[in-house]
Amino acid sequence: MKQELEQLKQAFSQALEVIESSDALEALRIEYLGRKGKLTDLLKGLKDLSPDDRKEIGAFANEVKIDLEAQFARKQSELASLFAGKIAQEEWIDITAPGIEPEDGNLHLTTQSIEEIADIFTQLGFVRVRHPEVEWDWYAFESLNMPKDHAARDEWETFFIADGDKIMEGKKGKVVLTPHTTNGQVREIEKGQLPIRMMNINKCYRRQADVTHAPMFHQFEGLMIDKNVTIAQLKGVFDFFVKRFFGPDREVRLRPHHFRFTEPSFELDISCNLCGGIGKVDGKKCRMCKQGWLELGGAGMVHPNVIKAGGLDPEVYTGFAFGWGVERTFMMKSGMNIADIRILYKNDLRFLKQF
Ligand code: FA5
Repeated sequence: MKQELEQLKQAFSQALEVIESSDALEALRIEYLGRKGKLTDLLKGLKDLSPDDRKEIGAFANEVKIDLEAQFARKQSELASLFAGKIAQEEWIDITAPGIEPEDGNLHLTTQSIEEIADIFTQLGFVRVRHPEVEWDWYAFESLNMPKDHAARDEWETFFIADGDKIMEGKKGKVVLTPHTTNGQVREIEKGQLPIRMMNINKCYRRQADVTHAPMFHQFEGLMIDKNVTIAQLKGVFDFFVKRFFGPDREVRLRPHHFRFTEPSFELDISCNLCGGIGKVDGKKCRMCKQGWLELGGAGMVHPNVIKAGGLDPEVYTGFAFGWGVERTFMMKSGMNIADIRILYKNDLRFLKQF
C-alpha cells in the first residue's frame, strides 16, 4: 500500500507538470484529493491492515496528502502570476498618453443672436423679460385691439390649444401658442412699473412653413412707455440697433403700414448690404432687395386702446413698440447666406457647427 501511495504521488506530480490552466488544475485536485478522489479511495484499504501497519501507513498517507496539497498550492500561485503577467502584457494602459478629447459643443446660432440682441438693447436701458408662450387670447389678440372674429387676426395663423381654458387658471378667452411677442405688452403695462423699457424675447408659433417661415421661430419685442415718448425716439433706437448689429454703414427708414395695436404703424427697413441701398449692382437690379431696402419688421406708436387695456391713461402716457423676427434679422447679416430658414431647426450638425 505504501508503494501504491508512492505511485499516486508520482502520477500526481507528472500530471501537474503539464497543467496550464486553473480549470485543469482544479479538475486534477478533485481527481486526487477530492472526497471521492484517488487518495480517499486508496485509504479505504487501511481498515484491512494490522494495527501497527495501519499506524505506519496512515502516517505516511498523511505525509503524501500534505505533499500533494503543497504541490497543488505552488502550482496555483504559479498559474496566478502567469495569468497576471499575461494580462499586464495584453491589456496595459499608458496613463500618461493623451485621452480622447470630447467634441466641443457650441450655442445655437439663434441663442447666440438672442444674446447679442439683448446686449445691444440693454445698453439703452431695456430690460430683458420672457412673457408666456402658452397664452390667453386676451393678451395675444383682444387686448391688442383685435376683437373676436376681427379679420386682422387671420394674418397670425394661430395654433389654438384644445380645452386649454379648462387647464389654465385665469379665464381670458381661449388658449393659444402665442403668434407674436406683442402678447407681452399688456402684461408688462399691468405690472405698473413706469417708465417701461421692455425687451421681450421668446418663441412664437404660426401655422406657416416655407423658405422664409418656420412654424416655431423667435421674436424680440421692444416696448417703451412713459410721458412724452415720440416717433423720433423710436427711430433713434432703431438706428442704434441697426448700426451695432449690422454695421455703421447701414441706413434705416420707416415706411407707413398698418397694425391694429399701433397708431401710426410702420414697417422698418434697412439699407441692403449687397447694393448699398441703391437697388442696382453693375447697372442691373439688385438680386437681394430689388429696390435698395430690406424689411426688418413692424413698429409703431402704441395704440391708446392697448395702453388703456393695461390700466394706464393714454392721455398721460404714450409709447412706441417694435417686433422683429430673430432668425430673419440675423439671416440679413452680411455673409450669412442661409437660403432656407427651416434648416436652423433640423439639428444637422454639419450646418450648425459652422457658427
Ligand atoms: C408682428 O408679429 C407684430 N407683432 C410686430 C409688431 C410689434 C408691430 C410691435 C408693431 C409693434 P409680423 O407678423 O409682421 O408682425 O411679424 C414680425 C416679424 O416676425 C416678421 O418681420 C418676421 O421677421 C418674423 N416672422 C413672422 N412670421 C414668421 C415665421 N413664420 N417664421 C420666421 N419669422 C417670422
